[in-house]
Amino acid sequence: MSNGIGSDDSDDGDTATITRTKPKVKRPNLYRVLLLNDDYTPMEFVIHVVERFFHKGREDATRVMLHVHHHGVGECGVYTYEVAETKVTQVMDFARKHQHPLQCVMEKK
Ligand code: TYC
Repeated sequence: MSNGIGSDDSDDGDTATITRTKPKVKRPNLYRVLLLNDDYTPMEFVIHVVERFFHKGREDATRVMLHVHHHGVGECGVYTYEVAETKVTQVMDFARKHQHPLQCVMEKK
C-alpha cells in the first residue's frame, strides 16, 4: 500500500494521487540584520536599540554598537526573512520617531 500511488476520494478508478515518501526537510533562507554607522546617532541610542529589538544584554549591545562605530557596519542578529524584515522596520520606525538617521538593513546569508 506504500507504492506512492493512492486512489482519490471519488474512487472512480481513473485518477491517482502521488504521495511523498521522503520527509521534506528544508533549511530556511537566513538573513543578517545589520546596523550602519553614521556621524549623528548617539551611541546610547544605538545601544538601546540593540537591547530593545535584538534582545541583547548591555555588554553585548555595547559591543555591537562599538563594532559598527569603528567598522561602519555590524550584525545584530540572523533571522528568517519575515522576522528580519520586521526588525528592520521596527528599528527604522523607532530611529525616525526620535529623529536619528540610524540605518538598519538586511542581507541574505
Ligand atoms: N558614530 C556614532 C557616534 O559617534 C555612533 C553610532 C554607532 C551611530 C553605531 C550609528 O549604527 C551606529 N555618535
